Amino acid sequence: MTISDRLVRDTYGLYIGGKWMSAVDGEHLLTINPATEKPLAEVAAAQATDVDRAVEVAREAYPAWRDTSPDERGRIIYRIGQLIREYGDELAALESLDQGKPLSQAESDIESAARYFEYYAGAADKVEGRSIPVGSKQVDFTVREPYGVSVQITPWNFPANLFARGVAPALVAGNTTVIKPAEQTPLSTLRLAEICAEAGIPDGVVNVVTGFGKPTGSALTSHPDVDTITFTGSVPTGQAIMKQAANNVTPVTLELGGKNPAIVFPDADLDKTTNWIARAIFTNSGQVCSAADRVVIHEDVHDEFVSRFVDCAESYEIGPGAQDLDMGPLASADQLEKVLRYIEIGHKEGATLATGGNALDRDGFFVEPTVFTDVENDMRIAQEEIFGPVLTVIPFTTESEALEIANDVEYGLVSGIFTDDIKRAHRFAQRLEAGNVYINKWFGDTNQTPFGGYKKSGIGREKGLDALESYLQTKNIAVNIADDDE
Ligand code: TXE
Repeated sequence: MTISDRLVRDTYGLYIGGKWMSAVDGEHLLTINPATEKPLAEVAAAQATDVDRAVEVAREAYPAWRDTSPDERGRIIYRIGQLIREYGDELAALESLDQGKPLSQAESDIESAARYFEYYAGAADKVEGRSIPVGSKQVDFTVREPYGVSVQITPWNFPANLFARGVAPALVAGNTTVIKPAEQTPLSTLRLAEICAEAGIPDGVVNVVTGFGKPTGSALTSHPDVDTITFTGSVPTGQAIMKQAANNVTPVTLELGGKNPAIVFPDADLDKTTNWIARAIFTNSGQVCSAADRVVIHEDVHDEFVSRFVDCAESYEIGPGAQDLDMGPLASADQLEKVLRYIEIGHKEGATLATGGNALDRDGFFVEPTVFTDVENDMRIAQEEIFGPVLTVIPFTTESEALEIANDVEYGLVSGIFTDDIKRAHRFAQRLEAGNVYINKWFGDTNQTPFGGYKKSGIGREKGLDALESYLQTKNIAVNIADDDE
């Protein structure tokens, strides 16, 4: 029996109210193994009527979940984390098959998914309000209350991990949820919904509607009975969701990707820097919103860095996720086409291809680790999110020039600086226009630190206690205590 026989069912329904059900009109989609281009499973494709049903069920389940004592909610949520660990091998293999990433990267995503539930479980009974002094005739205090029904629209690069990143704080705050995973990678989300039920989440508190952006996603984000929306994905879809949400004045939390600069000074340790940046651009085949897409490098170390980096890129072994090599395929045919299109644009813009640039001549959506040098910051390959294993290298001479190049982009998710000069590192940390700054490292690797974007990279923060802000609203209560009642 192969891994896929054991893990993947032939068909999956929608998961609503603790039950599996088909889409009302029987519509379905196929999820594809990106390493073989063969279908893995048939998955229900929800229409607006199915979305209505899921939101209604989440609404009905809300009062009881909201009123479950915080310590009980915390215990159930902690148990989800424990079960994710228990089923870790299965979840990682499923993710690797459906999304394409090497098994060890999927394992690390799942470990982090478990951590989200464990971390937020501890916050369940620590959601506190304030007491505000307003004089002797009134007692004034605030309480923090859930919104109600939280919608989570997730992308295809980290399906299980992003499920946990949004669902754990939403639940801990007392909201119920409807999740729409990306159409390319729905399988781990469906399995996680079952695991939530096994941990003791009541029916209707976690619901999954699978389907395409339209009609499934848009039916959710324009739904009048949805109270808050969390979305991770592209800028155009984020903008469309904001417009839909505006009709109902539904709050949105958006995480919309980046074009993240890694600034390298001559005093940085070049070996370590090369390794950090390789990890930062080639992990998950570059399909990471916080990937280091742009290396902004001092001219004195430019040639040495490029030579080392090209050697490193050429040493990468590529293959199906199950073989657990350095890099897997891209997640979909669309993404492969997009990456190859940008490589073509790089050629046309006059950048120099230092290595890579080709799809692999085999089944699956594989592309070589690719490096462009002689890149000008106003080229499209330096400004637009490619979302693949494509590094652009931009030289600089002075510190102010480096800062200008780093910030001269519409995005502002992540920036990094590699230097041994602590004063310079902090000068940059203050001036970089990004929600996250890494100094001599890359990737957050933690669940407890806030993450989110400046500029077009988004609104609000995920992770850490900051994320609870997206799932709680403040009520102020004023009590008249004057004995003369004036
Ligand atoms: O994204 P979409 P796509 C970037 C990356 C990638 C590009 C396109 O550059 O190449 O986006 O990817 C759902 N209403 N990122 O087209 O459209 C959709 O079904 C409601 C960066 O896949 O943003 C899926 O579940 N929902 C990123 C989710 O939105 C809608 C991660 C993401 O799809 C919808 C992914 C609509 N109108 C892509 N249309 C990151 N920030 O990490 C689509 N969806």
